[in-house]
Amino acid sequence: MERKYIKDVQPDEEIIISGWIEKIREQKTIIFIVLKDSTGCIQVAIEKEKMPDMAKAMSALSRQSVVRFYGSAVKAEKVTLKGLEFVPTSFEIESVAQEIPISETTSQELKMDFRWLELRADKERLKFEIRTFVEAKIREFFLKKEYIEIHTPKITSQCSEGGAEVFELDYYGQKAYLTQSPQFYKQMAMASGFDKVFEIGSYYRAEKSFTSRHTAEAFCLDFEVAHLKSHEELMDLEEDLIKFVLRQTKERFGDEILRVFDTEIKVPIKIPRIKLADCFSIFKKYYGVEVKESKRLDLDPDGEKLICDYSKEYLDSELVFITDFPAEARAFYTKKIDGSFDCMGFDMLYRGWEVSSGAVREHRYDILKEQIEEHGVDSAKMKDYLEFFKYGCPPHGGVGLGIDRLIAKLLDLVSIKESIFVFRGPSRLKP
Ligand code: AMO
Repeated sequence: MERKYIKDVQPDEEIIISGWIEKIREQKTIIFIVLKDSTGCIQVAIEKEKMPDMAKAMSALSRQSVVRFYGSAVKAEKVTLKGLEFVPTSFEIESVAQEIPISETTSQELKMDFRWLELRADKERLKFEIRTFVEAKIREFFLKKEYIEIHTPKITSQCSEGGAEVFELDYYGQKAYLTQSPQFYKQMAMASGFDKVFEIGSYYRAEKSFTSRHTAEAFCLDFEVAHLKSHEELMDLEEDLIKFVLRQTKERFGDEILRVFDTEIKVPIKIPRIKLADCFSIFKKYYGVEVKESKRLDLDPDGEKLICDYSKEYLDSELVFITDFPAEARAFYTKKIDGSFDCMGFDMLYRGWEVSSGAVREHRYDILKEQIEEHGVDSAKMKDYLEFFKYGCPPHGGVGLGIDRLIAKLLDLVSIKESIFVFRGPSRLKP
């Protein structure tokens, strides 16, 4: 006998079904069970007189126990679940569940302690089906364009994004770090002549942040391209990617996302590009908000939300690029715009959050070395990184995009925690 997923059960076939007991309803002569597997639910009917041993065992069984039934389904028009009823001839109890320690009203923290139980809900499962799809579409986009997929080391000797928020570890007696970004290795790939690379993987940030958008272990897409001259080219590419992913996801999951998460995916015709300096004029003109001169190096979370509100209301896009940041506010590897204090770095925001940042890089050895010093970093500590630029390296640039954040925004979730399989933060190291 073959095991069938519940979604594939047809009447009058001798099969096996197995899953969790969702509900047990005992009547005088019959016991009804709602059995659930990863594909759906089916009603199982056990007549007490015909199957006394089975009925006795089921009536004593707890919810969420795992059972395997042998038998066949019959048509039962009155049954709302698939119009079918499964009539078992034998059974096996695979696992007896203790009392479930969480419910809908349990605190978020306790639910996270028992994350695997929380994940049994259909809504949770759907999130991860959508995530799988989004990641597959990202990969498809880059493979079609003949990018090479790389997997860079997560244990490193240098910190690419400034050393402050880094997890240190002992590496055979030597100090090492969990990677904050594949940045250096993406750039190494450019010096290796790989031309177009991408990576989908985790990075680690030891920030003591308890915000709804930060995680200590972020799962991200990174890509890097050689022989480009401007950040406009990079934004064109990222815009194509994001529109492709949103369009495909809307086509496949749009209705379900609207029904389950009460949000509609909107694919913009054009993602607007706004210079950072112009954001502050917009805040003043449209919202009467004045930002102090000293706070104009970047957008704070309120600023990110406000510029997204503006983009949505006036430019018909829930996504927006912020460009032309002051060089001093961006990572040392960012290329400066000739004759300006600004650089070729940009962020992309979605529904109020930064979801990606990118830049054209400084690939000229001497200038890069200067920029490292300007940022107050000892260039001797960057010796190994600087080696990449000594032996011929094309101009290049790239982007890092947080997939956890993208999914959280796509599904309009309150916190990034809800988009991650198992979250990691300053006060969370289990399960
Ligand atoms: P950045 O530090 O902005 O840039 O990171 C890129 C993107 O990664 C995601 N991200 C995070 N998501 C959740 N929690 C965190 N703690 C976290 N940290 C980062 C965000 C962010 O936009 N090397 C550059 C990228 C590049 O220029 O290619 C970098 O790491 O969505």
